[in-house]
Amino acid sequence: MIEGFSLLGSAMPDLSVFQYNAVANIFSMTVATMGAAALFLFMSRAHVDAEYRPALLVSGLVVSIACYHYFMIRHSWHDAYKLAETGGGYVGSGAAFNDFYRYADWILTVPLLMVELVAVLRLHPSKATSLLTRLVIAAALMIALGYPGEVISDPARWQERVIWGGLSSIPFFYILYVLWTELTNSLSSQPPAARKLLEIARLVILITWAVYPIAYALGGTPEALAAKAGTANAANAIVGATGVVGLQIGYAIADMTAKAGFGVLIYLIARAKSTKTALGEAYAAA
Ligand SMILES: *C/C=C(C)/C=C/C=C(C)/C=C/C1=C(C)CCCC1(C)C
Repeated sequence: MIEGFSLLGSAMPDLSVFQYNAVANIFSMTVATMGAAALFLFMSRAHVDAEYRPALLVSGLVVSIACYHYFMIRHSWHDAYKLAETGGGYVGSGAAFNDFYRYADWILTVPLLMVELVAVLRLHPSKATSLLTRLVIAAALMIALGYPGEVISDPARWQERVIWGGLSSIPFFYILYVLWTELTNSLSSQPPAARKLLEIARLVILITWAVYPIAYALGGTPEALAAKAGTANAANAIVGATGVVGLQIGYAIADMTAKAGFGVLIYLIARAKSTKTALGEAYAAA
């Protein structure tokens, strides 16, 4: 199991100019989105009541952490490729693409996403503590169990990747179940203006989180792994490169929605629940 287990990523498949740029551009866009969301969330704290400011602070931290990591991922992608001398595509430079940044990001940000959500719900303290403990532990387990599978690049070991993905899916479904039932239960105790937004937040989590295991599966087919390891034949390499590109783009879009988009929703919920600030009064009266 240890063999081929690398903290520094692995060899990269040959890419067309379009494929290389698609990934580079989406990474760059993700840095901008996360950075702008961080500014917005930090500066919007003044527009909500004091008890909702911690939720916005944590939301701002989540996108700040992601902004930094995507900046590093963007650099690592740049370093991992060079223009091919012939054929007009990109080939691996020999430097490893660092997959670890993303998992380092998730292990910090996914538990914090749970914190921002529970903070904005403002449940009874004992209830909030129990809910948060369960969600944070499950989130950390989900990411920790996915990582050993993510770094497998030997096509002969694709079954192992499926097993780690399956193990990681246990806490994944547990979180979705707990969130869905708890959010549904809390709806009746929330002000009407916040209810609709919480229903949207519930859907956003369900849909964006589902993208991650799908992207993981795309990048883990035997073809994708063979292309990563540089052992694929020409036809399979094309399928494999598509899988690797699909995985990177899928994760980046899901991260923007699940962090920046979700952060804006948390802000809207906080504002809808605020009664003391001027904006809150206007909102509550509407
Ligand atoms: C901001 C980052 C977020 C919301 C990351 C969420 C990540 C997941 C829901 C990952 C789930 C995975 C599985 C359910 C199985 C395969 C391995 C993972 C880690 C990709």
